[in-house]
Amino acid sequence: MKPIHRRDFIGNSAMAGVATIIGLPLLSSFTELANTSEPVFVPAQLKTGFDQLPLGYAYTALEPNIDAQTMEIHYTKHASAYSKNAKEAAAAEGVDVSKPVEDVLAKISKYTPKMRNNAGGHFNHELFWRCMAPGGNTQPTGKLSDAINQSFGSLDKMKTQFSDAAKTRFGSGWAWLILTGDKKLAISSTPNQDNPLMDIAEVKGLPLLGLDVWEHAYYLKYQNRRAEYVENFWKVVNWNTVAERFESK
Ligand code: MN3
Repeated sequence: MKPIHRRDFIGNSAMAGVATIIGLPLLSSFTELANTSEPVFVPAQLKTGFDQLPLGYAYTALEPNIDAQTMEIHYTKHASAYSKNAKEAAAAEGVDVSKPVEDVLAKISKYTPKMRNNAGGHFNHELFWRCMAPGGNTQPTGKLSDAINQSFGSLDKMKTQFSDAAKTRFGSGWAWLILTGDKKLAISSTPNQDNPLMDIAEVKGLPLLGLDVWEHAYYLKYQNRRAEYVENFWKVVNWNTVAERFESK
């Protein structure tokens, strides 16, 4: 199967209306690429640039669940370095940085480890910042809520599965709620700065919610208590971001 480009998707988009397993018109092209070595299709409006975007809230905004010092170091040092190094790798490897980083992630096996670590790290953090909001925002609603109930039985069961993935990821990595190619929600986790958009990912899909479980994300406040960090993450989840990504097409 050849990689699907945007114009192919437009041509196929009429088919998307028949894909209603979870009650939504979903992405037939994306679906067809499930669990293959082919790139995972990402809707156009979800594309991520190579530059770091503004955080969108103050470093103090997620206190007390995520402390200001951690937020500042995480955003200005760690995440900023992934963006800078991804752009360096792009220059060295002939990648056009005016194109989305998702294009590179989908074919990451063709690039260097520097690109894998930094383009992955950049994408992961850009999503992570937008997965959180001051005070969180309530609960998933509407179609997202229906899909969570359908896929996991309940929101609590989804949270438990996600939290377990985050707590048991050995060493550094991420936990994910993803939309898989078979139009279902699923939980996965990846090591290092890998993510489910990568052609090398064990479980592929569109990341809807991501949690950074590198020690740099929690050590100043929580030290070795990753489980407590994971539990408190739920208090700041921005369900609007999750819903927006879920409902995009
Ligand atoms: Mn991080």
